[in-house]
Amino acid sequence: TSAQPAPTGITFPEGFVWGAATASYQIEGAAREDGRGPSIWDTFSRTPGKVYAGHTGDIACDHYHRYADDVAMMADLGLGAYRFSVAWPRIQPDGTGPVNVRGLDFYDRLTDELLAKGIDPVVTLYHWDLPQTLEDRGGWTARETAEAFAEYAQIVHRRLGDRVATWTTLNEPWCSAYLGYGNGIHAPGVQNPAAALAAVHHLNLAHGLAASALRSAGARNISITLNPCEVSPLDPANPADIDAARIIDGVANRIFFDPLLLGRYPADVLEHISRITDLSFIRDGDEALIHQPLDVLGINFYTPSYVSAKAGAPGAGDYPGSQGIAFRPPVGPVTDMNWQIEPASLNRLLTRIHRDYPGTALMITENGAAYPEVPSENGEVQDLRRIEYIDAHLRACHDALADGVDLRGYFAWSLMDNFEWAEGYKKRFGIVHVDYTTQERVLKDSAKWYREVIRRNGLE
Ligand code: GBH
Repeated sequence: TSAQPAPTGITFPEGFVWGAATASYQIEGAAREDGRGPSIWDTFSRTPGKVYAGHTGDIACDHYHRYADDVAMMADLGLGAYRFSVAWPRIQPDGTGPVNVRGLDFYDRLTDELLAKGIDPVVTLYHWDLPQTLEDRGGWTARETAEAFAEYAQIVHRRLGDRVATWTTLNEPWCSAYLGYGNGIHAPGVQNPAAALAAVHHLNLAHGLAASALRSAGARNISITLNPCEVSPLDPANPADIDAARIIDGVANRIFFDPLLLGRYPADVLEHISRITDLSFIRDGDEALIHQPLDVLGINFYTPSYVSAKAGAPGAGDYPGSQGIAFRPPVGPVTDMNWQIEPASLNRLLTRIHRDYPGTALMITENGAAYPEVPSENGEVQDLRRIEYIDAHLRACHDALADGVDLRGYFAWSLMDNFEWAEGYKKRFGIVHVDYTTQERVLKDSAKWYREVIRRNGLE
């Protein structure tokens, strides 16, 4: 048996941002407090059968009340930045109209607490908790939602813009569109491929309108976070598999990247989706509105995909028009989400974005792994597999830097265990363990390890 060579130490560039991420509905709780309106996730999670074991975000990690302790914990970890999202229904309970000042007050307190501890606040304006009133008027299938979003973005910026530098418009519009309106496994639970494609366009437009308004208002660092599908043909020598990969890359990736970064939808994607929808939701001038200068592009990454052409394959419900395409089940080690672990896939993704969209600064805004709860022994939560996952993906990031990718930072998903959407509290992504009975937080071994990574600016 041959011994594995020990991985060598690596150092990241000076100024590399080390952070952790969360999202409002996943951690805040306080769902009915201080004037917050209902969101589509309140409605969805309270509908029997939609979320594992009927879990809701009503209490979640109670972060709304414990934010000061949570920020102290972030400081203890040495985080340079904290990525959180603002709950739109706390700011405008009906999505448009009157502003709820108590909602703004919360994010104001949180921002000040972070700054007092030397942690850079990185704001995401939309991480899926759409005000229910807007959904009742069509949600992301309606153009008006994009316009409402731009107004909401300005309201938040007016209050926090003097202290927050980085403004991310949307988190993963792919999920909002395809999981929300395509296969319905996320709120609002609609199953309609044509609606999902209209949602894609209105989310792109929402980004463009908000980015433009934020820029005019003086925002310095404007961003959006995407979750690209790192897709490869199962047989790279088979033209039909290569074509299947192109189709998935089109509806999953280029339908977002191209209008955002190049100012136009790809012709092959428009051609492909015109079999599902008449595209009448795209108006003259929209692509120019979407194409706003981006200061940094956020990338969330977890797992690769492999596809092949297969007659009669139903496709994947979350990829409109993917009939006749088979997704290979995971091979080799997987996380508790059954997501294949393949760190080299992250390097492939980053170098591809660098090649196809040159000049784009990138930030890993989420990466991490779910693993089942490990019993805590004398106060320790041993999660070696999570350490190995993050370590290997950080090495892939470092490889991408060596390949010339302009990668500015890394945010672990997630700071703490939280409401994992349709999976409820069953799946634990945190580097900090949360006891949902006592709300006690315990640093897992991965959190202690990450603290050392940050301190060293690299890996041993
Ligand atoms: C992110 O979504 C979210 O931003 C975050 O809120 C969430 O908690 C976190 O990830 C963990 O889920 O089904 O095998 O084809 C990530 C959503 C994950 C959706 C990977 C597509 C494809 C894997 N994406 N998934 S598979």
